[in-house]
Amino acid sequence: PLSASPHRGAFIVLEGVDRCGKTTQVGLLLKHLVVQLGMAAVAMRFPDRTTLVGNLINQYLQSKSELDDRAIHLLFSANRWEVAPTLKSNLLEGKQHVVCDRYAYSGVAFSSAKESLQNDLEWCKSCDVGLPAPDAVIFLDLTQEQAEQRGGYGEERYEKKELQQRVRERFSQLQATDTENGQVPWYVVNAAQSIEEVQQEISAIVEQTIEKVILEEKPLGLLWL
Ligand code: Z5A
Repeated sequence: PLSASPHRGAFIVLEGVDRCGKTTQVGLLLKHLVVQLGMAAVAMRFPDRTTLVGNLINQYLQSKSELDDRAIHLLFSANRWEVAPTLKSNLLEGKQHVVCDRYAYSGVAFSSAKESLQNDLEWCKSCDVGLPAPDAVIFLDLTQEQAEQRGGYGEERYEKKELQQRVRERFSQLQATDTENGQVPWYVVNAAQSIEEVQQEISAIVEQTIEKVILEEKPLGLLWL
């Protein structure tokens, strides 16, 4: 089945708190799919700082600009909508698997962790409703203490202990509702293991997901619809 020609690519999202190793694992996974398995696959990431909107987000994250909490939330969402045609075209026309570093789950988890938006989880989600839905969300789980052991937080705006703790709780909430709705499967991987162990777990999940997409000719879903 893995060698069968796919009708579309599988959409895999890696999520997690700061320092959990997403970027490291996206690189390794891409190499595994392309080099070892000979598949067509590409990596994408959000925020995509290379676009017009991404540039505004970058300035905000580096504290070079100030924005209302709702305004920056809308920009993160707009960043996904502006890249969505490329994402869809990679999956549908290119038949390439897409491995994505952060997605709408980060959007909701980070914004709704802020005091001003803590009671507005549904509003936060509403901006991303209808985007392409992932075939799997792989959550790299790392406790606050383990994350701190990977070196102090950096200079960017959200790299603060209290916020990161609330973000972690929000991710759990999002996992619970997705699981309840049965739309997008979540897989929690212990990110405190060695890089190789984490990679092996992720590869197994991804290969199983790709097989399902191919065998069931699963159509691409719409997020939170
Ligand atoms: N944000 C938002 O608010 N709204 C949105 O809609 C979106 C994002 C999409 C920037 O994101 C910020 O934007 C982010 C969320 C918010 N704020 N925070 N925090 P970003 O993705 O551009 O940047 P980032 O989250 O800070 O990602 P990162 O720095 O790339 O971290 P990472 O990908 O999780 O980790 P890493 O770079 O792969 O690894 C971190 C270190 O740990 C590194 O030294 C590795 O060598 C080491 N590492 C990795 N794996 C291991 C293992 N297994 N053991 C030991 N050490 C390891």
